[in-house]
Amino acid sequence: MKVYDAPNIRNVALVGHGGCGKTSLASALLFDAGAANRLGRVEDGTTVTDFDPDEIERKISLQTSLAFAEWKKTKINVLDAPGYANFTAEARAALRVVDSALIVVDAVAGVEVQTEKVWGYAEGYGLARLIVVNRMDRENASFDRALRSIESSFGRAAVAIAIPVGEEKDFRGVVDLVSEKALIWGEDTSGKYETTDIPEAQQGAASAAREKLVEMVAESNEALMEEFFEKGTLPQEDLTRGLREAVLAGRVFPVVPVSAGLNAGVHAVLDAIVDLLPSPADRPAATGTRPESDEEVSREAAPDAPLSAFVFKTIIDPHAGRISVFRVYSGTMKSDSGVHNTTRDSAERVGSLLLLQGKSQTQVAEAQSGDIVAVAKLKDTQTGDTLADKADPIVYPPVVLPEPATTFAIEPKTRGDEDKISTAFQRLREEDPVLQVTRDPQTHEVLLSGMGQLHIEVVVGRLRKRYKVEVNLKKPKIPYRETIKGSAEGHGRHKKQTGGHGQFADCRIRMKPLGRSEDFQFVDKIFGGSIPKTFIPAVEKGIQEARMKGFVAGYPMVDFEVELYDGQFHDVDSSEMAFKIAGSLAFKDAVAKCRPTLLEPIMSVEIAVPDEYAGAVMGDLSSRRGRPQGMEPKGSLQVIKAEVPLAEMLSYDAELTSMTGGRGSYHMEMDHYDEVPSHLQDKVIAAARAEAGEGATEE
Ligand SMILES: Nc1nc2c(ncn2[C@@H]2O[C@H](COP(=O)(O)OP(=O)(O)OP(=O)(O)O)[C@@H](O)[C@H]2O)c(=O)[nH]1
Ligand SMILES: [Mg+2]
Repeated sequence: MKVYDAPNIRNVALVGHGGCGKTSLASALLFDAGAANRLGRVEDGTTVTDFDPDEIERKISLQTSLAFAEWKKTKINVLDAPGYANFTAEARAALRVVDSALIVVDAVAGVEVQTEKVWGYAEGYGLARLIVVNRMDRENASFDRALRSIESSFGRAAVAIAIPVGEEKDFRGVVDLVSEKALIWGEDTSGKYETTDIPEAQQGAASAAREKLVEMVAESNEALMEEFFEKGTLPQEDLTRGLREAVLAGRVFPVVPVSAGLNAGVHAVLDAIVDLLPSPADRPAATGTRPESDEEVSREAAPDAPLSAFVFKTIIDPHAGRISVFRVYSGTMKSDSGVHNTTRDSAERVGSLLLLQGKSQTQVAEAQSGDIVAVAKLKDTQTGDTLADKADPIVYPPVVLPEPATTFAIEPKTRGDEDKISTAFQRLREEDPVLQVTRDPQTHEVLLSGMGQLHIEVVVGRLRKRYKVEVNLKKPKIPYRETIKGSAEGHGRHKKQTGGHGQFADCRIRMKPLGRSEDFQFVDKIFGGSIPKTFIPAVEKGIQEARMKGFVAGYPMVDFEVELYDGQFHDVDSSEMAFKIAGSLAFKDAVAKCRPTLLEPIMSVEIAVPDEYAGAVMGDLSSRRGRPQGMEPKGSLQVIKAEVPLAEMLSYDAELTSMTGGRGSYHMEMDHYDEVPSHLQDKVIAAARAEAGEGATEE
């Protein structure tokens, strides 16, 4: 395979709202550029970039996949990212390593929730942005309306460089506003087109749109502005040059109409990628730090600079094992060479460098700065690591991962599969680091956290298909606790006379509440040996065991003190066991008189929503027993803070999405325990008893 240098590379991520046609567009780009020998279709499961069996089955993208094509002697690396909110982390990681974003917008819906999200990420990374209005052939498609929605979200710097010829089922092609020519595609999807003069019907619209484009470009550059005032327009070559500079500077975001489905308008996108978007050499130097230090270092995209590369993705391939996908930021990475993982300070051996074309791989001798390639079987390297020259090291900052929003409890359908599950998760997490797997120390449940129900379902599917383990998903149990509200004394006496020597122990305790999260204290106040020293630990042990089993509903009892102040023993019949039993009896006796009650976990919740939803979200929180802790604006959003019982937040992810049309996001963490309101306690107790009953019949 050919090796490309930085000026002849374009790294673009296809991002946008779910289902706007990114994968279909990738398919058309690859086909028209000759990198694929057919126009793959999502419906048929034949696209290059949706190759995973789950993607084919669900007809949506679940992860970012890579492909490349050559156009005008330039290598275009295409990163096709998923659009669904559950997989935003994939889109974000892709945007981190490219030089420009190809923002795909649906011609019927215009700008949608995820369009705004990915725009924000692209802006954050300082990327050039090309906006593609796709699905122009759909019923109710309107380029003008889509463009207005783009302008209203992203400002007037978003400006058309082409307008459609025909719309909906009559969409045939585009007028290129720079060359003032029309490109007309045939009815088939071969991608063949004719170049013609601007059709009559489009002349008015084309000249108005061109004027707007010329003005925007002139505004971005003083010399062009002067020329524009002098001549009233810009000559074509100045417009082309000025447009490219403006796009690179982020002052203009060109917009083009296409239909990926009809394969019409796609050549214009390929041209725009090569002619208008930055190469790695056009981008500012990449910055990182020296290992284990704050000292900043930067790297130019030059082939002879010290090597540096950033791993942004890991694939676990059933045959090749672990494949690390990375962008070379500086220097040249060669096949069969040694590199240093500067994040983990470990030496790695690089075998054959691979170019990824969807699921297929081709070897390449070397990759120059700016290129995106992969390598199999690195031993320690994970997503987020830097590979670099050991003699002149750099560490790039890791990708930012979102906090998981949804948690389910999982249990294997077959007992004994626990070990299999834990190895499977280790692998799955390499590919999908957003996933979190924890074990609740109190309920002992294995908790699986992800970005939403769809994400979790996909993971469960992978567990089944790849690792052959079936699991059930359940709402996680709430780790309730118990405590006491009053003080009392308790007496425990264990006495049994059975044949030979009997059992005898007697103890008296005082019990009183402690502050929240002080757990448990045992105080020995025995004077004069009413219980011998050797048996006192047994009393404590009996109480410990009893408190872990609870009194009200079987949850551990916390935040109280027990003082052991008196007792009796028998020279022959007393034993540790007898005192343990007496301790637990004394505990039960005392608790019953101490007004025992239930505690529940209270979460500290932060919810970010657009202004117009703040009222509804606040109202909803109060119906969830939430206590508002304040609200503050952050950009165009309101961040609402509240304390809410965990029991009321179990399916908040889905409910917030439906309340805000997907525009809200939230984060929560455990804050403290608080008493369950008395009118709700009976329900919790009944549920706990029912479950304990079930457990008993099972065994
Ligand atoms: N009519 C029409 N349908 C299209 C066009 N492009 C894509 N589609 C259809 O739109 C649906 C979604 O297309 P995808 O390419 O999977 O969209 P996507 O943006 O990759 O979706 P995600 O990756 O899941 O976010 C599929 O049914 C496509 O066939 C188009 O230009 N015209
Ligand atoms: Mg897709």
